[in-house]
Amino acid sequence: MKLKTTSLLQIVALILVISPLTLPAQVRDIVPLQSGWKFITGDNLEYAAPGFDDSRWQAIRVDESWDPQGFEKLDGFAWYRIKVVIPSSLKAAAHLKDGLRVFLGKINNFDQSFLNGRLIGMNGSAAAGNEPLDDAFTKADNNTYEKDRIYVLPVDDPPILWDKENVIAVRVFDAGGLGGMYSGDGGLRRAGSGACTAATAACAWSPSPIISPRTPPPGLSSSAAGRLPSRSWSITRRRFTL
Ligand SMILES: [Ca+2]
Repeated sequence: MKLKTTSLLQIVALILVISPLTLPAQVRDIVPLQSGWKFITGDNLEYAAPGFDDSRWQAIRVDESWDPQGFEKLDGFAWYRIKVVIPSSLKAAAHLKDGLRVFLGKINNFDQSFLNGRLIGMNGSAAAGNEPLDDAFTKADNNTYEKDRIYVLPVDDPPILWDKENVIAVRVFDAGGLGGMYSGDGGLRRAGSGACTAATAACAWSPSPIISPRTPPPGLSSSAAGRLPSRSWSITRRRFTL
């Protein structure tokens, strides 16, 4: 009888060990980025630096544009920042050498996005690593506001601080009408398939300069903030009210 009880306990213990309920960190495969964002108007590349003090920035939602959140007439530059712990469970859940997917949803109109001070993508395309941090990204295609921003990083990418606080900063330029992050469905998760390492082209990504708090904004003209693209928006303006 004692032997049977012992066996039963062993079975129960085994079930507990293999149950996902006992391993919440290991089965967690997405970290939402749907709340906790902070916001400031204007433009300063130092905002990308992870050590920048954003304690005086205001909270903002990303499930609708900034216009109905007190910035109805704001066009031009603004920044979003969020601090997030990236659990190594995302890496553990990934296939060997799989990637980390940084999904920021849709952004009206244009973006340059940074992880811990490093440019990881802009306007929906992974950063090639040599993009100038000027305002050229503000002159992209009119339909850019409809594009999901998905930036895939290698899991061995140095800017990712596993199990520590990371800072995602998004430099946004609104060309008119509604502006800002607005789809509210962002999150971090492992990439679905395919090897993605810093040494492969699978990520379509290579390192770019890291911005430190003491680095002066490179290549940013003082007149960049608030300046509209040179093309006329009068005919297509309605498109940006979506
Ligand atoms: Ca717009």
